[in-house]
Amino acid sequence: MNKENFYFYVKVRTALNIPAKDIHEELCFVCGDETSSLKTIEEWSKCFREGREEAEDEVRSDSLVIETTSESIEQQVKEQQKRNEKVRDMPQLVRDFLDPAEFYQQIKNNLCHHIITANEGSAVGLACGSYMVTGQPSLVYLQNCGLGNIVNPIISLATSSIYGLPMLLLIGWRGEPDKPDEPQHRVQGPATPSMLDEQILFIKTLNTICIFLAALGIPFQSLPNNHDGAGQALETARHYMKTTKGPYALLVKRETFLPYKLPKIDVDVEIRLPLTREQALECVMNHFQQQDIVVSTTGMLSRELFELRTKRHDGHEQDFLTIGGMGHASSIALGIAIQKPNRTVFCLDGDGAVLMHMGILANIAAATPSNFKHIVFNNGAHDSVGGQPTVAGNHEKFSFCHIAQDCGYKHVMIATNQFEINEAMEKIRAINSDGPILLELRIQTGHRKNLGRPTRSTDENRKDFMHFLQLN
Ligand SMILES: Cc1ncc(C[n+]2csc(CCOP(=O)(O)OP(=O)(O)O)c2C)c(N)n1
Ligand SMILES: [Mg+2]
Repeated sequence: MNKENFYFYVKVRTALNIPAKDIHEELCFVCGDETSSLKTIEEWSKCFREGREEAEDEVRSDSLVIETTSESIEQQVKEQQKRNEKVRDMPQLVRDFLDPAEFYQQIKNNLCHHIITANEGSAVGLACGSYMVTGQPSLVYLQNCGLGNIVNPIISLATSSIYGLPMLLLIGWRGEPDKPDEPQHRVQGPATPSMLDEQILFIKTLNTICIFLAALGIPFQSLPNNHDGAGQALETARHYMKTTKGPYALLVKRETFLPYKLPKIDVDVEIRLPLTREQALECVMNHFQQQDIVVSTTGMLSRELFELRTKRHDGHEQDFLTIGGMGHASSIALGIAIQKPNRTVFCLDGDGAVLMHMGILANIAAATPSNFKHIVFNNGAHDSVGGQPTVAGNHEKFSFCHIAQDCGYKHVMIATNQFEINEAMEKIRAINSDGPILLELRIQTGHRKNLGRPTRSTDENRKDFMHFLQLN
């Protein structure tokens, strides 16, 4: 957190009547050495309590920046484990990692059901329902980009001042202060008190997670990376949930857990579904024309699109990369398709993203944009963030085509290999004036290890894209 964030955090917590000492402790848990001294926080807190808007503060020393990339984490863990072996008799030099299986044992109870919901808000709803039957809080886990989706059910329903339905939020913390990350996870500017005063949803950035939780009145701490510490944190959470009946959050920093690989359940998937997302994307791109408008979904698909454009020496102006706002690529594409009826608009979507805000399919169909081509890359997983399965992987029971058709899409198709994709894309071109159309691509999970990130800024992407939209 930068200074403004600290300052604002103290202001919000003070407004909630939290003593300065507790605020300091919370900040130390999350920000460690970066935190201002207790004395400073006491002074700030006193000023805010007295109704003053400004407070004097001390100058903090610059914090240490440790660079990590997700690709290198496994390597770092291995190296650290080697170092740990060497310095076993000097415990202060040993770096711990929490074992996911052990942590699971610590949180699990007899009634454990595990459901991966279509969006984070639904998980909160599930937890509410389950609590009312069992009296046991559920664990709702999410990445911090899902906070937006949980705001409504938390603040208007579960919070202790309304129904008082406790749950434990386990939040993967991307974009921690001073850790390099993608633009959607980075601080883009301090959250200012005036924005909150105006009741504007101020979480412009995901780095403001602490302020955000504080503003929601949700107490939190970061999850320690060792068994005992994690046990204590869970105890604190349990006690809080029991006494106040409100949600409690644990923040999970990078490298808290040992790396974990999901077991491969479907062994012959590569035979049934020969293409990866990137291969399928390349086939689709072979059919793009110069004037086509492309809106791509959140996650690796946008990164692959960017790299393939570079490889083919295309420009990037045709593509809008929906790097945040998961599930909204199709509504962005619809907005464009309605305004630009003479241009073909492709929405390159993911199964997880479509499921997250599936109601938009009904709007797309009802708007009857003949130029709207919806291509869903269905790998049955949230491949970009670890491969957690989605319900769309069960092709016998679940069909995007049936859903889209019943919503009113004019044409729906499925393709699983190169030949079928070529055939479907040619058909899509042939029936250009009768849409919307949905093409479901059934593909396998997985991505290149050396996949890069877009090198053009979001600002450049938007400017070039807006210019491209003005063409006829
Ligand atoms: C609201 C929200 N929740 C979670 C995320 C984290 N996230 C980024 S990409 C992704 C997976 C998307 O799955 P899918 O659409 O199936 O695409 P795939 O990665 O499988 O290609 C998730 C969960 C996010 N960006 N926003
Ligand atoms: Mg997917």
